[in-house]
Amino acid sequence: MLHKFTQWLPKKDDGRTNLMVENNNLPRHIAIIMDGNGRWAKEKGLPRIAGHRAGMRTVKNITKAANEIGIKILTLYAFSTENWKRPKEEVDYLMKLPQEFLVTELEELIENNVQVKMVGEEAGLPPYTLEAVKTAIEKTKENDGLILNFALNYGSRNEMVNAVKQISTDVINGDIAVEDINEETISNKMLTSSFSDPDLLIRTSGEIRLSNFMLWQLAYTELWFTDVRWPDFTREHFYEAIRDYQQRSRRYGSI
Ligand code: V07
Repeated sequence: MLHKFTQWLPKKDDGRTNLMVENNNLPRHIAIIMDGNGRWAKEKGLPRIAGHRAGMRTVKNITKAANEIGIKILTLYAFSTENWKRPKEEVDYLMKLPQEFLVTELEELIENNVQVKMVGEEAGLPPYTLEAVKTAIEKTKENDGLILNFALNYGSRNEMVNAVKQISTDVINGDIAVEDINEETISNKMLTSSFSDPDLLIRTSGEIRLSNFMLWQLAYTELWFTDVRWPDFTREHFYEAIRDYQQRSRRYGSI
C-alpha cells in the first residue's frame, strides 16, 4: 500500500533556484498548515492517501529549504485532534506516515543537524506512531540546527484547557497566587513553552482560517495564505512567503 502512487510524487528538490531570500530579518519560527493534500489528489482523480504521500515529499523539500537559509524553528501541522473524524482507512494511513517518513529521512535529518520535536497529545496515538517519533526525538536531541517540530494530535483549545487545569492546580497547591498569573504563566503551560512564538504562519490550499492551530501563540504572527495545494508547494513558494514577511513592518500592536 505504502509504495503505490510514486509516479505522482512532487519532484525531488535539488536546491537549485533563481529566487533567494536575504538573510536579514528572517523569520525565526515558521509554522505551516499543510492543507490541500486530499484536494490535490481528487483533482488528479487519485485517492486522498495519494495526496498525503505526495505531501510528505513536500515536507522533506521545505525542511531542507528552511534549514539551508537558517530558519531556527519549523512547525508543521501534520494531524489535528479533529482529524480523527476522517474515515478509518485514511486515519490508519496517516498514522503510518511518521514512521515511514523517519525510516527514509532520519539519517539525512541527523546529517543536517536537524532536531525533531513534537507538540500534541501523546495519548490516543498508536504505539508505533509514537515510538517512531520518540526515537527520532531521542536520536536528534544533541543536534542544534533547525528544529523540525511536528504538531501531531494537536488542538489549540485542548492545549489551553490543559493549561488552565495546570494553573488551577498550582493555585490550589499554593504554588502561585491568582494575582501573579500573567501571560508568561500561561505561555509556560503551553506545549510550545520551549519555543518562541511563530513569526510567520503559512497556510496552503486557499482556506483563510486557523482551524484550532496555535491560537495563543499566533497573537502577533504575520499570516500568509496561498491557493497552492501542499503537494505543489515548492521552495520558490516558501521563499516568496518569507520575502513577503521580510518587507512587512512588524509593530506588535504599537505604532
Ligand atoms: C503527514 C504528510 C504531509 C502533509 C500533511 C498530512 C499528511 C510527515 C509526518 C511526520 C510526523 C511526525 C514525524 C515525522 C513525520 C506526518 C502525519 C501526516 C500524521 F516525527 N508528514 N506527515 N505525519 N502527512
